[in-house]
Amino acid sequence: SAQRPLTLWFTGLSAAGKSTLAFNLESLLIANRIHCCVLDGDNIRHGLCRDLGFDNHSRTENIRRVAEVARLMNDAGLVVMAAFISPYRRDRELARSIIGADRFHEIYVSAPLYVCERRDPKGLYKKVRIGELSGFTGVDSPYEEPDHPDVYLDTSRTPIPDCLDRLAGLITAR
Ligand code: GGZ
Repeated sequence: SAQRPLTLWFTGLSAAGKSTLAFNLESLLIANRIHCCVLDGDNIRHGLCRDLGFDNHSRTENIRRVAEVARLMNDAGLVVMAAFISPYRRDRELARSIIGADRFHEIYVSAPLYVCERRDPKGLYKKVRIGELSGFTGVDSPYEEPDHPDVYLDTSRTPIPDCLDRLAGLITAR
């Protein structure tokens, strides 16, 4: 039978590994002929949400729009991987209610801040440390950890293939 549409909502710090896991999972799903789509900051904040910054209200509106898109994509039968910091619990709960609790799965992609800083793929943590960027999640802007994520992954301790096994299990189990 056809894959039931789901949204895997990846939350966590910048450079924790959300997009990496989402795109690796996408490849795996495509190889299994499961129709899917990745939404992340790189493909959303340059288009649909290019009017938004990183103040509280902008982050909330960013998450709301993404959740509405995820809902439409689920309605069209796609599995959606949404990879956003989504630092506020209230915003993730809003996303859950927009998408539907039966479809929404919260994936907490965790890594200690010092590990994220060491990875620093875009040099943004460095910019924060030298005072060129402020209001950065985990440094001088809050990140509210999920209390009861459906999946908890620590990418500093768990290799990507093992993380992918967990996520694939979530999808094929349904
Ligand atoms: C956090 C920021 C900020 C600030 C720019 N705080 O590692 P990245 O670069 O690719 O991921 C981060 C991305 C976060 O966008 P999201 O849409 O996921 O954020 S939210 O869910 O909070 O709306 C980072 C970059 O944008 N970035 N400034 N101040 N991340």
